[in-house]
Amino acid sequence: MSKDVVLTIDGLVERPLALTFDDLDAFPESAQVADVSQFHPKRRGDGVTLDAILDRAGIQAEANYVTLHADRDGFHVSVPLGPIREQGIVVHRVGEGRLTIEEGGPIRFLVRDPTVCNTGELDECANVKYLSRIELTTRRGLDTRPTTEAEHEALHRAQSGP
Ligand SMILES: Nc1nc2c(c(=O)[nH]1)N[C@H]1C(S)=C(S)[C@@H](COP(=O)(O)O)O[C@H]1N2
Ligand SMILES: [Mo]
Repeated sequence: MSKDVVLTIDGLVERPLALTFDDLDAFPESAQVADVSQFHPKRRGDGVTLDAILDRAGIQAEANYVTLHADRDGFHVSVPLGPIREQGIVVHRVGEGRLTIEEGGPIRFLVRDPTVCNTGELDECANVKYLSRIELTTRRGLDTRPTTEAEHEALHRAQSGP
């Protein structure tokens, strides 16, 4: 179980990573973010900063965009590297356990201080659930965030169940 790869980092990096939960748990204290409820009161769990993960992978000079992939439901978000690097957190545990699927687990991406839904690059919609892959590219990659109010409403309804 602990040898299962749960998150891959690839694209324009020096060292593509295939991380297990053990790898994420083992990031140094300086890379860990304890208790995300301190900035998202309704969310829980501990994370590793995106910055620390990207440092380990080594960012190539031509990389400008980060694409967050959720293979589980085919949801993707692509955002400029600079801002997301400072704000991104990969939530990978809750105490000794993991986030539930309902919470977007087992691994969920969180933007530290997102704008409200549908209002920019680093909005709440970029809080990607079921995160499975982080890809670095020169140009903007796949982004399936809804663009209209109607599409948005529909996605939120589908996400919160019947
Ligand atoms: N994998 C995945 N992540 C996703 C979505 C989705 O449909 N699939 N919806 C996004 C949108 S549009 C929003 S606003 C937030 C909502 O997060 P919440 O349900 O925890 O409030 O999750 C984002 N992350
Ligand atoms: Mo959203």
